[in-house]
Amino acid sequence: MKRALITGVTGQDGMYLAELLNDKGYEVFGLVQGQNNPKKDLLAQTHPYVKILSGNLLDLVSLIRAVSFCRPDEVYNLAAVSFVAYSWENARLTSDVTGGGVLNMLEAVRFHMDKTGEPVKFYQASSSEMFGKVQEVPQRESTLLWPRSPYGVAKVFGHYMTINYRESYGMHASSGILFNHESPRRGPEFVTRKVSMAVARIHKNLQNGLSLGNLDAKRDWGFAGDYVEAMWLMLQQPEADDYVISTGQTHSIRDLLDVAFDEIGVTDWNQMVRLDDQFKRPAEVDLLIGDSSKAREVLGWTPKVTFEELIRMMVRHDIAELER
Ligand code: F7E
Repeated sequence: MKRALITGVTGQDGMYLAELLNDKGYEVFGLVQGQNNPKKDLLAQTHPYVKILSGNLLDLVSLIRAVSFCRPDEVYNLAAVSFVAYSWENARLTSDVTGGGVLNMLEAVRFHMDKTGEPVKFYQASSSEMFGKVQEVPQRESTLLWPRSPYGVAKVFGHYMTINYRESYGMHASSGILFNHESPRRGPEFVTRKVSMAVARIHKNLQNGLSLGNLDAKRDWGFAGDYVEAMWLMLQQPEADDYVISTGQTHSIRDLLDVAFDEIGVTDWNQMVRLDDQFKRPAEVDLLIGDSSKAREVLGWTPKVTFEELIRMMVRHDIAELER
């Protein structure tokens, strides 16, 4: 039985990945931070097979203890301060957790391997936010990184640190450059879920509109359930490497609104959407579109859920939640 340790196991990706690994027969360990964290109880209910370990990416000793306790074959480092807008207000915390935390996790794994001689494969959750002010369209593994937020800068640090540990110590450390990926489990602060929840409430006459920031930004949105499969595939390769994971399609926030409102039969949403500067960012990433041909060729990975299916799935889920 293979063993896997997931940091960030209570997040959207952590939950999908835990399910995938459990289905594949892994013993799944999840790192959860904080005292009396309510997400821990929730996870224990929905994913009872996950063995929860206490630890924090800022606390190297806690990571060393977690790794030496579960002796994982694979470590998936998904934990991060992940909301881009928040990262301007909490730039130091974001740098420490989202950037420095990767270094701590790599060190914990290296320490364990040195001590025991047991090989551990490492996955780092890198992000399309690293492309920021894009220097090439579409973005691929070789595209120059130009992050536009403290979050993006922190992710660049973690990305290069992962490559550095691979090159310096021969670690099987891979980095997945994942473009935006969403699901009904997405946090309500992210734009797709903010829209799907609002549209569901509008449909049920519980609210009459929503406020958003920049409607012209474009993102390459895929389904999180598809993307965790790519993470696993990366760690099954004989050689570690970096891969862009994306759909190759880009859509604006306006396109997102078109599909979400269409799901409840509304064709003109203009009266229901207010523009509010508080949701605009000090520096915006205008256009993301990924070229995932390397992942398709080497990993045999393809996304299954389309943008339209994804947004409709999220709206339908949020309507069903309200009805429940
Ligand atoms: O924003 C615009 C906003 O917060 C998407 C994270 O998972 O993906 C995510 O980062 C776009 C931006 O995601 C609102 O300005 C307009 O252009 O859903 P988001 P994100 O910033 O792209 C990457 C790959 C990650 O790695 C991150 O961890 O939507 N937008 N109006 C808005 N965004 C939000 N949140 N709220 C608005 O009202």
